[in-house]
Amino acid sequence: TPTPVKRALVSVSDKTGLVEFGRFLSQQGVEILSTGGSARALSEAGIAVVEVASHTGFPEIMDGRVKTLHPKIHGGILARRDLPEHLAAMEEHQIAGIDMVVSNLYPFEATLASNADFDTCIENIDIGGPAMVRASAKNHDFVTIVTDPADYAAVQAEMAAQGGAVGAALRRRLAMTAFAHTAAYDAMIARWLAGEVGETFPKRMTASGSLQQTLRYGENPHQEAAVYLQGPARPGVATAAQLQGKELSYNNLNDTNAAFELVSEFDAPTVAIIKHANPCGVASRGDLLAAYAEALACDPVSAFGGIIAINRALDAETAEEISKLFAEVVIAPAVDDAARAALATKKNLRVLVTGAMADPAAAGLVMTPLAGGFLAQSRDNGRITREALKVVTRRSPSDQELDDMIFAFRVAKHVKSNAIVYARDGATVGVGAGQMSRIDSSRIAAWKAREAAGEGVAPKTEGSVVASDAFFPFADGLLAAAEAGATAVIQPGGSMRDAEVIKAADDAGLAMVFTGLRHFRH
Ligand code: 93A
Repeated sequence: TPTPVKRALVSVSDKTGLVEFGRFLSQQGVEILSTGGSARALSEAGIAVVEVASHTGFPEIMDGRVKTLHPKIHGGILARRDLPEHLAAMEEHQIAGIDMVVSNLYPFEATLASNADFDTCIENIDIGGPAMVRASAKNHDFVTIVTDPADYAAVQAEMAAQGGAVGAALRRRLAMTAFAHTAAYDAMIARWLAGEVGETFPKRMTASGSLQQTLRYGENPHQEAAVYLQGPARPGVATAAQLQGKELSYNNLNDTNAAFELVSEFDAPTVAIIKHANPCGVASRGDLLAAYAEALACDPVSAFGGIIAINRALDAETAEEISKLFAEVVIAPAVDDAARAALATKKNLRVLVTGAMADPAAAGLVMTPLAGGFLAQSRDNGRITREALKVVTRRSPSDQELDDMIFAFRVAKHVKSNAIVYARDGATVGVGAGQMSRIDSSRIAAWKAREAAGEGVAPKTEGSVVASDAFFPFADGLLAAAEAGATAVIQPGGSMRDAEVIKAADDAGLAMVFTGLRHFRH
């Protein structure tokens, strides 16, 4: 049977639940050692504490940089209670055993988030805290380490049920939480310093996140999955609030992320409908209702069971229209009350609110697994502008063609390669995604547009523009687009056969621009 906790050291920056937990310990007859601010909070609540400084006989020095870093503290934590030599050392040096440490660290992440200067960030690197946390976690055979106020209740319940003792299983679990806490803490410091010294790819990649929720399963039912948050918080799927609907699945989250990042590219009211992380319709219009109608018209068959992202507060009229389609998820920066009411009838539909749009220009790292490692690259935050486009054909594009080309190319950035996107009047009219050959993507996009138009009706690719995420290696893909009725082409350029492709465009009377920027997405 585990021994009751006799002495606890309490030193916390996050003082959530501190007084209640301290009072409980005190009532259990536990002697509480504590540092400056924590000691003050406890004694103000009428809880008896012993200052660490009076326990060690050594004052807090150097503005608190050295307060718990003392052999009486670390000896009291690290001593093995089952080794005569350790017990003898305690005796000889008058070290009292510390059976529990309650500690969480200086708020380094919050300091970063407050845009503090370098020196303030440095001062908020906790040294004594992690030392105690790690020492206690190492010696969890004898010591209970509590780093998360969310764990106070479990510890309290066990102590109450076991005569003031904490069982071995909980002690080990808490030790795991403690090492995760200090590891994430140091990872955050390393990531910050990497940024300070301008190092994108440091010797060790120190990504870490905190568990937000476990999911029912992963991409397939036999896979496990979870969502992690990685600070500092940004608007997006990970931090969105769910207003209604069934639990989100792994695929929902993955697809919704693709949808939200896509609509974040556009300033005008824009709607994207996504299936399997690829758009089956995107449109920008003067208002959301019109944008939704055009996005849906691109490929209404695929839109069934899709994910709808919107870059404006969702209004009732648009919500009304959306509720007629079977969709898995709707995500928007805001949803007004009338729109909420309109969607409420669709019990299963998941509705997510992000508060703001994502920043397409934001920096960040993207990781892809490799067997035995991972690939890391900076986020594709490249964006074309009208000024950067280079006209390479005899004919220059019209203003309308230029607008549509920029729209189509920005959509193509969010389509799996090889990506071909036909667009007209600010709406996609055909999307070819994820094919191994560019000509196939070109043909599929045109064929889908014909299907959507229906028999005997001119497909919307008539008079459209076409965007390609990477250069056309041969003229054939471009000729397929001309055949489908496209009048203008936007592509990165840079093929060995650019001259041949430009000549084919000129012969077909097409206008073509090079972006000099590629948007592969695999
Ligand atoms: O400045 S420290 O790195 N040096 C220490 O010796 C030390 N001991 C505890 N920071 C130290 N702490 C940290 O102080 C704890 O981890 C905790 O976050 C904080 C609690 O301080 P207070 O009780 O004065 O609010």
